[in-house]
Amino acid sequence: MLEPTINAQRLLDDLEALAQFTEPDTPGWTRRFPSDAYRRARQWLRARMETAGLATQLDNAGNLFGRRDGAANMPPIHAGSHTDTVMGGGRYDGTLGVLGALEAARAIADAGIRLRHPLVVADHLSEEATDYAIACLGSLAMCTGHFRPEWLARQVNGVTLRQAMLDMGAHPEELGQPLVKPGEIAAFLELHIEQGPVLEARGATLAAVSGIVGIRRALVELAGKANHAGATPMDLRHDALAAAARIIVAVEEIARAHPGAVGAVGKLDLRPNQGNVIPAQVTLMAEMRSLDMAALDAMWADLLQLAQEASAARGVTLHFHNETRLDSVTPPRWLHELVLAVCRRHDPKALAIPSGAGHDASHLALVTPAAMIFVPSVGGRSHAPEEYTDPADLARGVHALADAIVAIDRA
Ligand code: HGY
Ligand code: MN
Ligand code: MN
Repeated sequence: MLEPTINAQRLLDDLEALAQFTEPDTPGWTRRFPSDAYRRARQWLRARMETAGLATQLDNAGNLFGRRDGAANMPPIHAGSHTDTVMGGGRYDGTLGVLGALEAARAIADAGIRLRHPLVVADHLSEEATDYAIACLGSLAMCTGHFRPEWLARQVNGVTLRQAMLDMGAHPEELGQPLVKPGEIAAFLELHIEQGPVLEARGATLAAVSGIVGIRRALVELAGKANHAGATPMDLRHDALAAAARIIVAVEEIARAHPGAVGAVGKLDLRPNQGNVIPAQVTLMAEMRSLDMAALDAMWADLLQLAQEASAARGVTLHFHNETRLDSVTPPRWLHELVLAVCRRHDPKALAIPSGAGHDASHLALVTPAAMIFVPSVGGRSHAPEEYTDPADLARGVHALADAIVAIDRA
């Protein structure tokens, strides 16, 4: 039976070429939605897809697809991830899933394998939690009815989300209802770096992901009153940062109290940010994650209550903006077992482990059977310039992805 053979050098050259698109004067590899570097990277990617013989298109959410038709009139198999990064990120988070899917598509064709299903390589728009606070924006608008038109007015650096999406080729005014219905995609696969230490610690080079955490996230705005930090008695202050500090500590305390859960405040803006002025305005982004959605909802409710108490006690107003709730997902049993069997053919020590990171697969899982394959992260590092995966592990992951696509096509 014909088998795809990965061209590892072609994959590595693509990863290196995409890594050249990074925002100037930023650490590591930075390609944030809606930067010019991100826009140019996607133009490069679209040309690479077309060079590989794929027909490309953007959907109304700005997701980029490259399609090869199949031998039969069947729903397509999708494989992909994202090409945006965090500030000061690495070269493999997301990009391995998109360029790995492109390499898998080329390798399948090079081997003379004619899939029954069409094959679609997907680059989902703005997967990272940007300052607009909406993570997995493209796959959220594609697969759910959770897109809120009121998000479009939110500005970051003077650019509304509406304009940012228009600049990336999306049609935001058309969004609200899912762009894809259950049954319209046969299956979705996402190859991704683990972004954690488990594979390396266990000496494994592949994992079939057994589940993806749920995430609750919001932009929290606290408004107090600027005043003289020396002349204002403590009981007459409205200190927004003191209230925010209670929220930040509470996120950590609540997460620590729930085994398996995590929580963090990774973004904090403070105005006027002057040593002898009582802080007037704080914007922070809070998130909590768990595989157990009942526990996560209870944690989030506790946080909301504590935030309200901390604000009221200081005469500070509190608003939660762009609140999102991403459900935890597990792959259907048949698909998980298919992917695990493929992984174990490439590495008998392949694992089945959950993902503490969020992924577009969480949204695709709402409309189609979705599964993920992990490759190791050296030192467990990610979302940092130190993010690294051994080239042989990258190629093995893409080979497993290609074999899983063929196996699904033949299932
Ligand atoms: O935040 C995450 O889990 C992913 O990196 N977007
Ligand atoms: Mn990612
Ligand atoms: Mn990421």
